[in-house]
Amino acid sequence: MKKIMITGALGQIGTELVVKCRALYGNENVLATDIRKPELDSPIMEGPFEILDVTDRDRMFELVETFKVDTMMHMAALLSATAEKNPLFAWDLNMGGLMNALEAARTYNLKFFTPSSIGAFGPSTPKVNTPQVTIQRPTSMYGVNKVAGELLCQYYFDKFGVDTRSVRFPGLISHVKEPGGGTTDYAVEIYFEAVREGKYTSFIAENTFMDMMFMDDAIDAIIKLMEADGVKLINRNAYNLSGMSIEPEMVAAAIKEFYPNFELAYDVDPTRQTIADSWPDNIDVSCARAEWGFEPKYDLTEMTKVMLEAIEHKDKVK
Ligand code: VAH
Repeated sequence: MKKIMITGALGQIGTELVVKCRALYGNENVLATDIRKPELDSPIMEGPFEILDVTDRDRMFELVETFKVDTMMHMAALLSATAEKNPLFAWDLNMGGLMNALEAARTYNLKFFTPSSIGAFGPSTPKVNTPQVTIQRPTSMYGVNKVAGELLCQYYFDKFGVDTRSVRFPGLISHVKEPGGGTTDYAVEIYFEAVREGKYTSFIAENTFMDMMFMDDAIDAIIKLMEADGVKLINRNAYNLSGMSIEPEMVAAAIKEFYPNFELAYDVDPTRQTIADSWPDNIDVSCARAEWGFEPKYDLTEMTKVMLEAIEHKDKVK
């Protein structure tokens, strides 16, 4: 029986990953952890929850032993824009937390997942149809963290035989938990503002293409990768993943199919625009398809329909 521990359970991915894993493997078999306590009515409290600062190795190991964990999904991290504002703290949290999680996986023989990101690429990376194996010279602290993390996952697999698995997530779009501190957050905020205000001012410029994916596809991809036959997995550092390559005007056009009067304006944030410009326009996902059957279900139109309906419902029941 799987006994899963998820760090960063209150984050944008962690929030939905906990719910999905509990539905698949049983409430009591998924330990959610985060540095802060969830609201009492949070779905996270429907199963085991513990406070954990991932930079506290002793506490992490104590939870792994107490809960008899066999699978670690390490999601706790600072995202790109926040990391750029506080690079030293970002290094301590992102790398210190990852090292502790990898050491827990090595010490207790855990199956291991942690996400990388398209942020692991930089300005010298081919921007179109970015290959699985290519130049990785990111110019953000977040990107440096993600490249180092990928190399650590490969090292722990090669040197210690840890079953490490990872993906390079694109921007993730969800109506469940609004993200914080990401460069791609415009693609989430725009849907909430479309429903609530009928307009949105984007901090990312038009024609700035980035890979994105609907959160349901992202969660399904994690489960599919973790359930895959390890013998077939060649890229133990991280797999390119994407559901679509979009820019703000494309999202606005999709929203206008449902909200014809929606208005999009721009007030570009130089820090996040610089990060976005350093990332690929679109990446090649053929390795993920070939090695473990990655197959996203949502395109921009379908995702827009689901996002707008869910936010309308969310606001109605408030
Ligand atoms: C960020 N949402 O913007 C994250 C993600 C590819 C972007 O890593 O930092």
